[in-house]
Amino acid sequence: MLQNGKTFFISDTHLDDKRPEVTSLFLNTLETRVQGVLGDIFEYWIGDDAIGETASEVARICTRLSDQGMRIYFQHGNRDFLLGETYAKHANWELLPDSLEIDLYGRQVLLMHGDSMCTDDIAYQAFRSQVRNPVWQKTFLSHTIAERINMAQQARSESMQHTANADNSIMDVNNNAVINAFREHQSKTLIHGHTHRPAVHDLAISGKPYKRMVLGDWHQSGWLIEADKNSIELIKIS
Ligand SMILES: [Mn+2]
Repeated sequence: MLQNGKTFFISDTHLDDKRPEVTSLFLNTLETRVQGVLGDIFEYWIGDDAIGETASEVARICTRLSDQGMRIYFQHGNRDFLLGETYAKHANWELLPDSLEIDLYGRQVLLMHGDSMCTDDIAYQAFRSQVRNPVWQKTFLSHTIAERINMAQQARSESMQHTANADNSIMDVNNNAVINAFREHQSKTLIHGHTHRPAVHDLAISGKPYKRMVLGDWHQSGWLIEADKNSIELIKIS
């Protein structure tokens, strides 16, 4: 993906017109760093034809950064999975597939949002298969913006209820799902977000060392992963 300098990854900023301070921190971070943005950058997304002030401002600034030579790569999260080519073009973002292996300064690294590995949350996985279906998406997007806002609000309140009632442990990634992700790819390092449990986990699979690096969600402070040819590190910023 990138040969020179440094590469930074973030996720779970949950940008929303209601949290301008997080938008400022996000935009200040973009100004100074190259980014791979790994999902849930926006709190919700109901279609590229229905973007709010925050998403417009992000597109405006990303276009300027892109004119200055910065590349921004976006992977979908479980909140902004409907972000499409139209907005990506508008913001000069390159859309990435759900799982992607990249060459990061000579190391192979797997990038994922992380929600697909939360397989203990069966209700969420059922919801995920439904909303990731192109037919479902086409039907959803054919509704008026007002109808989509209502549907998204209803889904949001159901999701909050589910999260409040669910056992905390099912909201984390499942160990076997992590092992499978490594088995299906060549990478020995995985970077993901989603769980809001920032940490670096060293693990052994069949006696070989692997690393799972988890980005955190953004409030007054944010999290990023900084990589260069010498190291990959998880960093808290504010
Ligand atoms: Mn997420």
